[in-house]
Amino acid sequence: MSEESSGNESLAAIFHRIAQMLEVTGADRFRVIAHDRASRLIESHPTDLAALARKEGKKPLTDIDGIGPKIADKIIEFANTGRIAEHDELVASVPHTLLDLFNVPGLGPKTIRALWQELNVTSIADLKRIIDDGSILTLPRMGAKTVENIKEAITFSEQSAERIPLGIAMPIAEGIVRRMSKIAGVTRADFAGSLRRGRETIGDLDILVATNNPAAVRDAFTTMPEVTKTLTAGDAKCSVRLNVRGKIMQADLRIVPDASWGAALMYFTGSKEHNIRLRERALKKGWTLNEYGLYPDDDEKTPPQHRGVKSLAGADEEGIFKKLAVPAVPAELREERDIDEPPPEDLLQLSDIKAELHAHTTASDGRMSIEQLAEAAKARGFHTIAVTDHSQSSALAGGLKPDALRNHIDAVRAANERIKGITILAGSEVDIRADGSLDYEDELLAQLDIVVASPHASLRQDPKTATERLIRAVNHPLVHILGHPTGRIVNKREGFHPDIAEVAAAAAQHRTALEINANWMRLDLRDTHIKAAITAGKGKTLIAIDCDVHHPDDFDNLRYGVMTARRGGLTTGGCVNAWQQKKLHEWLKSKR
Ligand code: DGT
Ligand code: CA
Ligand code: CA
Ligand code: ZN
Repeated sequence: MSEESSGNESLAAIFHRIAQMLEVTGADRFRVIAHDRASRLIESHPTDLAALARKEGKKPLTDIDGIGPKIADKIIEFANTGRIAEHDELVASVPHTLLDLFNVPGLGPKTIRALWQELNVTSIADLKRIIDDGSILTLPRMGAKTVENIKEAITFSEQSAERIPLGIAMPIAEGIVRRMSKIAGVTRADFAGSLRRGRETIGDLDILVATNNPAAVRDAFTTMPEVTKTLTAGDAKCSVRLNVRGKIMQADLRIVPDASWGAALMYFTGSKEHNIRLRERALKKGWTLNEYGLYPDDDEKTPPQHRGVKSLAGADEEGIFKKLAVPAVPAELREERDIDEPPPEDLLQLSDIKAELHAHTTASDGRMSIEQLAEAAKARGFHTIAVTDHSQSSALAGGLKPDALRNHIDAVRAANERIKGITILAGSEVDIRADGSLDYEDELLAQLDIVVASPHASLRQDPKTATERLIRAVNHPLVHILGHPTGRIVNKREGFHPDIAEVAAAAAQHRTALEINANWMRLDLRDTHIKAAITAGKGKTLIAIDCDVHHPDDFDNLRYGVMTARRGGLTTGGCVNAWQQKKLHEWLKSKR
């Protein structure tokens, strides 16, 4: 997220709130959708739209696919006045704490509206109160089971509220790093902590800067526009609280001399457990390791870096690993793990990925045509793109009835003839029904080049039922990939807890791949599951990493999937998206 787009962020946030407020006031569905779509478009737009509107007026705005004249007028209004009157009017009529209810998983706008209108609920606190006194049950269609679910959802969202999803934290951290890099005297800047290790959620951001001018870095960091509070402001260490589009988070900054870069990066990358093991190793060798370097241990009270002691290593991480005689571990594997265990030599890398096998077009709920999708995949250097629109049961996501799918297959085949330089596969993301059966007849599935089978409903099944359901799907001879196997949404929906080892063993036996859905809201399978799946498959586990593309930008989520895969120890050979075209297509055909 660059500084240039910060205008877009506030504008996007305003449209998002307008959409939510329209929804709870019971406004026309299409108005809600238009504002919501505008919000997403603006947020992901590379140039500052308010600035563009000021310079060139309405035309370039309405030229953007998805922005109509009414929305464009509001952007112009914002560009000229910094406000949108409609937003201000809505704010005056909708209590702002009411919008917090949107963060409770499973609470839809209709229910929120009913809670507000019928029972005067305007906050989470109110909602808890009417659950406790039972008056929530007076709402139409509100039974004990639903109330129980809402209660659970409130607790879950409260507990997980503090940790920030990887995909939100990453662009924010990168924006800060970019700004720090530009300051005079700065030789290096990067992010560290759990973010560099690729954890699915981040407690706080850790930023590291090497410079000979700490004061300039300190001042720049503590005066960034998103800083709402400075907690510490020293020459070696600063801490601030940020508000980025309503997300509150802490960011820690460490400032070190260039010669300590590697030691500091290692220290602040962690994990704590990994650091402790390295420090113990240093002590065993008669050395001491801290964030400034590796030094001889001379039992002096004053730390070595303050006494001009020459370090044994410290400028880069490799040098420290080497001196300690432990294998250099990629950041993603620096968790509870034996430091003497060498990391896999062919640990998967982002550049290994050559295919996207789970993507949606305008035929269901995607934003791109088949052609646009194919061109976008080609631009990423992929040899294969699979068109996998939703199946009939996913009605809300525009799932295709059998006849529509037949036509779609023809359209994909025709596009594949027309477009050179990439293979376009005709596929489907087929719902796995609650009993593990699939949402199309086998006769139709057999006509597809690729089948991704995913659970979308009944995600509260108990572990045993869920395991049986998934195993039935991976055993199906026409299925290639099990999509987002647990259905969880980070911080929002728990999904179910199948026995991953059992599912993975069955999948390996049938040469069915398990998906790592790279969307940072899903990351499903998660890191621990991947590790378990690789172990259970005894060398035969196949993993697919896919972006579940709906929008061109979704391809950018790939790195989160790859980081998660690396945390699980996935190698290039075990990832079907990293295979050469021939090998991939042979595997797909082997199930036809
Ligand atoms: P988070 O922020 O909760 O997602 O997790 P981390 O790993 O980013 O933890 P954080 O921000 O508290 O600290 C960043 C790194 O700094 C951590 O991974 C290791 C290092 N560190 C922090 N506190 C300690 C400590 O008390 N001992 C050692 N050895 N390392 C520490
Ligand atoms: Ca952290
Ligand atoms: Ca920290
Ligand atoms: Zn899906």
